[in-house]
Amino acid sequence: MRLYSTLTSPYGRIARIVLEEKGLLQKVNFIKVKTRGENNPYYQLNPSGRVPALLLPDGTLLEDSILISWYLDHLDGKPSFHIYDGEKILEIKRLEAMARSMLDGTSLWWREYLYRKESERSETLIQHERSRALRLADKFEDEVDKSILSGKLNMAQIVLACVLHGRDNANPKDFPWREGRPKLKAWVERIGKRHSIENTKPPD
Ligand SMILES: N[C@@H](CCC(=O)N[C@@H](CS)C(=O)NCC(=O)O)C(=O)O
Repeated sequence: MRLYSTLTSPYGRIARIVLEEKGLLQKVNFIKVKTRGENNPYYQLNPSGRVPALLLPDGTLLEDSILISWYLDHLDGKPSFHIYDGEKILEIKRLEAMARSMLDGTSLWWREYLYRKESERSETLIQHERSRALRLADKFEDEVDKSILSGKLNMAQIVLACVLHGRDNANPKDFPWREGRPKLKAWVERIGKRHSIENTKPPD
């Protein structure tokens, strides 16, 4: 099997964390690709051009970090991060959705800086996503103590880590998510000590 991603994609990082946590690093080859651009050879494999993508031995290509994480977690028949335990499942999915909402927003915001000239940047979009991200950071400050975020690793924790851990150089400018949020700051520092999180930190 092959996992395609960049080293900077937070979505790719979600899949890479699951890969390591499930002990699959020897079974799945990580292929670093370049995204975007005209005539990019990656489009022949994945017409959407997005990462992550997982190529299965029978040639099936899976796109999207939700699907890939689900697949990798279920390969051994013993899912660790997708818990099917009554009330917990809704809580994990609720918090994962909230973290994904923050990830989607900060990614849009970040791309304004990465791919647009200053004159092309939308101040409206930047301010909208900045406010959303800070509101969600407040909400997570209230929630990080709860068992789903402080207990055994799950998809909600993995996605939240990919929004906030090790992205200071990559994160949009003027995103002071640590300020006034000591519990969230401590949570990110704590989860950052896991090998899979530290090991997948985006390069500077
Ligand atoms: N919903 C997708 C989002 C993936 C995504 O947006 N990936 C970005 C990199 S962070 C990408 O591939 N961008 C390349 C492009 O837009 O062509 C997921 O969860 O995997």
